[in-house]
Amino acid sequence: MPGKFFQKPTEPNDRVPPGQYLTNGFPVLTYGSTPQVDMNTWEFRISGAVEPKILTWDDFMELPQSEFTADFHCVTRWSKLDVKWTGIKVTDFMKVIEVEPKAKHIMEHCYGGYTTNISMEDFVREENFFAFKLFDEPLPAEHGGPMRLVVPHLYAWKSAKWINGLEFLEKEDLGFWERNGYHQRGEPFAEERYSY
Ligand SMILES: Nc1nc2c(c(=O)[nH]1)N[C@H]1C(S)=C(S)[C@@H](COP(=O)(O)O)O[C@H]1N2
Ligand SMILES: [Mo]
Repeated sequence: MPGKFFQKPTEPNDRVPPGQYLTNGFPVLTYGSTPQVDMNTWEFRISGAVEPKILTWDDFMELPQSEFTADFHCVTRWSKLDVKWTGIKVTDFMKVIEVEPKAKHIMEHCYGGYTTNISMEDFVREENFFAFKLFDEPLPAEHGGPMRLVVPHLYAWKSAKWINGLEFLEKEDLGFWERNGYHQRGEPFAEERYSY
């Protein structure tokens, strides 16, 4: 009996990882308070197994800019599909730094002290980006403005808000949530939520 009661779901289920629920809003998930970050004094520090470098906001804005539409999955079980961002591809950013071949992992650093770890393999992917606009507006402070990382294929705790540095590492180290029981990788379709 085809008809309006038997339409295909508008959102295909293969985009919603197991154990997740869709939300139309965009919840704010922050441990602690929102740091106030000034673009004029903003600095982005590259350290560790890399040619050390400090980039300013203007240095970042000279990199090619792209638009992105990506799904966003928080380990607390909400997912938001088709979030629209403007930003700089990680692969474009990698062209202006000189990472040593021995670097296999990264610690993401942020204003406010939050950290999260990611492997080079998970970081250097075409779909990852640094975002400074959300739905065509400057990225609001509570969502990580002026600049955050977005890693769509991992749980959103890897998408560091107020990012201000990358530390390149030979061996994996654990970030804030990872030291507190979250999975070291956090792939949502494999439900890599916790490390125990
Ligand atoms: N600096 C920083 N980045 C962070 C967090 C945080 O507390 N501090 N929370 C993470 C978590 S758990 C999630 S789900 C997303 C939430 O992003 P949103 O607040 O824009 O929804 O940011 C991630 N990045
Ligand atoms: Mo989260």
